Amino acid sequence: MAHNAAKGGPFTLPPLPFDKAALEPAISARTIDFHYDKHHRAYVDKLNELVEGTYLADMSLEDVIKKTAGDSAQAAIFHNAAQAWNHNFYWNSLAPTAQSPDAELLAKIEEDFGSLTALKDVLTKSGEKHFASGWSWLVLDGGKLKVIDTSDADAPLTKNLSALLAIDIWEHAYYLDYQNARPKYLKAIISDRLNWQFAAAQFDRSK
Ligand code: MN3
Repeated sequence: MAHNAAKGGPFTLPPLPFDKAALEPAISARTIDFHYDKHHRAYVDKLNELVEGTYLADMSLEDVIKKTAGDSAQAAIFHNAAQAWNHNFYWNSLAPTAQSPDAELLAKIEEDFGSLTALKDVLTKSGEKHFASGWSWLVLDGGKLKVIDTSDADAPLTKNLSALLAIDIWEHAYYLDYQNARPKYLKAIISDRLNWQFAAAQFDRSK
């Protein structure tokens, strides 16, 4: 993945893996403008400001998240680091064209959910029912695929889970395009804008 997987700070905003208009009509270029250039960039900038001169400054983004998770004195650093990581993962979880999981991931999806359609339904319901800001995730949990939702900035790597796909369900992810209609946003991206090749690569790394 094109983020600070191995090296330490200063942390950078990785380039988007697609053009800003590439996800239309599911997600507009205007939403990406704000979401990537304002929200995501702000998390990265704030993180650099907060860790400057501290022992966290030279760590990888993943290590900063693991070190600060659950520590209320470090909450601001955790939130900005986890949001930086989550957004890197979210952009990679989206694709301009409809994709399918490879045979190996599809077989695992069928084993754990029954079918790809059933998994998409579980993902949609997870995003619909989550109260307030957060994320929906497809994760690998001890050899089993699961759908989980997390609140605010919380991320699977604080729970020893491997993420395969992330869906941002903060209002800023969909409000310009769908206003309060979160289910319409979820349907639009879950039907044919998820990057199943990326998910398969994460599965391959994690299994
Ligand atoms: Mn967001």
